[in-house]
Amino acid sequence: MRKALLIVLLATYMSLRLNAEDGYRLWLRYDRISNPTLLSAYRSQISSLSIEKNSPTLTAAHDELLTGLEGLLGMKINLHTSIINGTLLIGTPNQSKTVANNVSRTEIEKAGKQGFVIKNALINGKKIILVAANTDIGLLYGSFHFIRLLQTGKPISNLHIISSPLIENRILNHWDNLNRTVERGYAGSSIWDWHRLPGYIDQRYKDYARANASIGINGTVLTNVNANALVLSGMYLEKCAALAATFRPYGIRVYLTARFSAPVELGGLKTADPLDEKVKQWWKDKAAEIYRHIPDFGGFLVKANSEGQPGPQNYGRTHADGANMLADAVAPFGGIVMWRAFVYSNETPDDRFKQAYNEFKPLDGLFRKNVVLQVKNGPIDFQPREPFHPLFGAMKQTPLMMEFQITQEYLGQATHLVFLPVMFKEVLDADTYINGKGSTVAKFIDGSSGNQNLSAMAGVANIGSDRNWTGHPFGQANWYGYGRLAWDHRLSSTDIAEEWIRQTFTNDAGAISTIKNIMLRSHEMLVNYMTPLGLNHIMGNGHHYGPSPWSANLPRADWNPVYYHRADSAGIGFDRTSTGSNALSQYAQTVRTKWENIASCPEEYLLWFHHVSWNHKMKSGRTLWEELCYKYNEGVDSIQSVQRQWKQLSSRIDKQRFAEVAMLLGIQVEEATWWRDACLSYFQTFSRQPIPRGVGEPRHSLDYYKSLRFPYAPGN
Ligand code: GCW
Repeated sequence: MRKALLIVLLATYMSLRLNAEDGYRLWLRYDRISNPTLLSAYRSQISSLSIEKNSPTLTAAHDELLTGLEGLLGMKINLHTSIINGTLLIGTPNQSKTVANNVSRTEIEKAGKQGFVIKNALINGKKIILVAANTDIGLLYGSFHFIRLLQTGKPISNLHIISSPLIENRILNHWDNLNRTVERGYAGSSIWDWHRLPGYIDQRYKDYARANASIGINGTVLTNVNANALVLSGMYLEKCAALAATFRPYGIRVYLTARFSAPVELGGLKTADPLDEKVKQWWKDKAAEIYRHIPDFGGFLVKANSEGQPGPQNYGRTHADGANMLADAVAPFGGIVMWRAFVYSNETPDDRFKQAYNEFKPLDGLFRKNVVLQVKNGPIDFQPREPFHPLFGAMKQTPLMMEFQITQEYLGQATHLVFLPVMFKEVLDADTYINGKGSTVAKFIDGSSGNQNLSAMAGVANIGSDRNWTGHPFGQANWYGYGRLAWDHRLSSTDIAEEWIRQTFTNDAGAISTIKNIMLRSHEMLVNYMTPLGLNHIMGNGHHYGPSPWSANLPRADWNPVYYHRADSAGIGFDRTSTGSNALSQYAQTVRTKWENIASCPEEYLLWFHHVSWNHKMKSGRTLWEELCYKYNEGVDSIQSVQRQWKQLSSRIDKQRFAEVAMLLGIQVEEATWWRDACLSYFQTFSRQPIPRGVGEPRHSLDYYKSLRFPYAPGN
């Protein structure tokens, strides 16, 4: 009897253990490879590891390789310095003669400062694999890449990989506050436990660093751009230093947001005027103090004169004056200033779309060498789909960096499955035509179009204290995909999705194809049920949750949805042609001509640039009103089909994450329907036309949708 009970308990425990996959390990799961053929092939090719642990970074590589290989291969890995069959040798040409003799000069040069070479070699009849680089961090990146090859089931007998990042600074921006709330965060609270720092180093910090290093992220801005000066005080700098020390072996530099009024708030000065000598000195001293705590401090990220933040304009100075003052303070230590271009003012009687360009274009050439302008992907604000920002390509003498939002403020927060690399690629690959055909946005940020001494990309993090880090299990794919694209924006979203699925869920071919199909379609689906045909900024006020196209009561015109869609009895959309705000004049002629003409304007951008009659004939032959209805409906239908696809995966992935995603898809279907019904009911009051047959009828009255309130929606 007792024995039977024990067996039952044991069986239950085993099955719980097998099914308990809470997502904490992200894509760094090193469970034994389940395909026996692959496993034995790998086992015959890898038997020992040769790496010198003479730096913290190499120790990190050693530890990761050992855990990774022993986990994936399910066998003991020997540590040898001598070469035997199956040695995995990690080293720079300086550290290892074998590397020096077997990796050519051209190969190692191509790897650059941060990249790596992975190749097979035959040494005295012994087959080995080399991971080579010029630097320790290159070796760490190469080690992670090698582990990824095994996790994704790639052959390793004929390797010849040379990889180096196209963008030098690959950064996460945390909008984390010192009280541990996260602005636009949907995955719990901030992972920075300020209260217990610097004494207590949470294991999460190290796992965060590992995850980032595995995809090549090499910088982190710890604090919110809506900044608190306190983080620059001595007490907090000690805490930041402890984080920096934890991240350092993984090649991750710490940056901080600088509140422009800090000299007044912290320093007791009467002004924060960037041309005031005392203010300049205060920042110089502050920079020196920061570098005493954090010798490899990356620099400052600044949101100034935007949405109520203080800035140089409070003193009649320009953005260049402000940025340069901070740049001078960090320059002696090699720091940079990332100055955000996200500025717009209610007082300016011009289309918000145009304001960043109007503000910064005249300042081209006036910034210090260590300043980079951080520009959001689109001109408004991280909407589900935006045309590329007109500043890309427009600044000839100022480096520009890309700011993407990984956290899904406007894209379903943490309840919607949407794979953002598809959208990131859409922007990176967009052609600005500034220097003729092929002048893609990516070329202006990776430096390949010239005039760029500094290259960087930022992603607003979706990371929080939730056990699975990102709230939605698929949010992890956006963190992962952002990092991979920051490293190499030429990677396809298909390849990134597949890599991620294999590492995160399974190597089962059928499951991969289902999950990949869902991921690759997900962005278009979301655009359809939220903001089709170029609609934008029609979400709930403040918290930005759910639809609210009717909102018109916020104090600033440019915060209200009605400002953006401009629906009336004649039609809908924002006229940004020369008969309207003429925002299109900020683009190169080719782009402008194409988008200005309603016949050639891509329909996905239509309402961004045109006020279109409800009866306008669309490419499908339907009227605009009908098309809008169809698009919304298509969005809902497609997410319902995803729900069905997901169900097929029940036996192919672990129970826990399967169930979590299934529940979230339920919410997503509900919310997609809510978006469709609320938006169509509202826009119908202008079109005064029936909802076409085949399109779902709204389930509630417009008044009902208008009455909904969400005072405790997260992230606000
Ligand atoms: O998207 C908006 C957000 C704000 C954010 C701002 C910005 C940090 O709603 O929460 O503030 O953009 O990017 O500065």
